[in-house]
Amino acid sequence: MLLVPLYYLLWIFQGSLGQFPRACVSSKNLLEKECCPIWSGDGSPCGQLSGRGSCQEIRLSRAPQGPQFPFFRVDDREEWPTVFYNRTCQCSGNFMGFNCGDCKFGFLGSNCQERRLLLRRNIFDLSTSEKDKFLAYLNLAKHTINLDYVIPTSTYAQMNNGSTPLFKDINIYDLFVWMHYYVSRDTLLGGSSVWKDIDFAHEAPGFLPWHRYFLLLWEQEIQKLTGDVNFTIPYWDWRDAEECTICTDEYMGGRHPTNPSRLSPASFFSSWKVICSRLEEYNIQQSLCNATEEGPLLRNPGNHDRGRTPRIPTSADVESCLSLAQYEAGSMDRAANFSFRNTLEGFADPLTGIANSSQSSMHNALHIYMNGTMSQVQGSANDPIFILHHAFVDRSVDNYS
Ligand code: KOJ
Ligand code: ZN
Repeated sequence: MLLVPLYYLLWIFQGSLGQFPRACVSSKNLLEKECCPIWSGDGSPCGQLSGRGSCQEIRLSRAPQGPQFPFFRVDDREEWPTVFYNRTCQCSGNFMGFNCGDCKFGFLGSNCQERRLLLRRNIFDLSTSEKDKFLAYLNLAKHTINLDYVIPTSTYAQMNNGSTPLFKDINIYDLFVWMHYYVSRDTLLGGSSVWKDIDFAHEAPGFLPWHRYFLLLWEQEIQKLTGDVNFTIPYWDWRDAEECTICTDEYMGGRHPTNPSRLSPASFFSSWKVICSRLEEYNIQQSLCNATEEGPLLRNPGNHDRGRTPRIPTSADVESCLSLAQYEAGSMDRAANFSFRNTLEGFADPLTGIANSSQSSMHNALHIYMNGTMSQVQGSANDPIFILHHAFVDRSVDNYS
């Protein structure tokens, strides 16, 4: 049962995902602050001629002010996306997307009228060919430039308020890595100052809905890339696991024979390069991650800080967490007691619901356990285990009532 006040949910969904349609990054778009691209199906902005949507002024409710962010108009993510655009496509019916060219999740067909029920499956229940197809999709996404979206390589101010656009191509997989970085990155305050105590997708009510939307968009991109309209992300059920059971060469990559924090050369993931891992560098340079390749994926499962995370969560931990009656507690941060969200995210003891800053449990435990790329919030989505892990976290929300 979702007990989060609507007010906060509205605020959360203003929180940035960070995609920029390629069709909207000219200086004309930025100076006019309009992003209403043409839908190729009828040649009109937002598919207006076909009744798919229309170009509308964005209306936001005011973000709550408070000590959690003592600034105003210093961060491009505030009142997203109005620093960049104040007119965008508003889609009607079951249409969605930057030009209303897509169907809402769960709908299909030229008029998006067909309902479609898709099921996410346990990765160990996939046949070998289904599992290999999933791995091939991941690798294809990592090696295919995204034609619809680009990333900004600097802030709006660094683009001279839109007159000098600075955007760059990115591959389909890395766009999502970049979005996860962008939503959780520090605020650049100028000089060498940053505000670190900010995150639009973690440690607050936004955590579960933000990651749910992220996974749905990820699935939609893979469906579009491959034409496989039935594609869903498999999940890794890590309950009671005594080790990383997907860290094998058949699945997400085994351990390198001589370097424990690298992946085995037998897995193609060993040649994947990460982006957005050098936060301190960006902060010193007051720059954004510009998706330059920064080195190999790092993972050293089980050799993590066992004082912080003694074990992978058990079935009892999950059961107990799901029985917490309160979805979100008043203080809405990592110190909140008896909050389902805070406990599932991993800031409270799953057996008691009491916040414990010295331990990382539940969702956080898995990030810490992987002891590498997965363990730093801003870069964690570089490791494809991120997707399988979050699909399982998302599943536990379905089991909460
Ligand atoms: C990475 C994340 C996350 C939490 C941690 C560790 O993405 O959400 O690492 O607490
Ligand atoms: Zn996250």
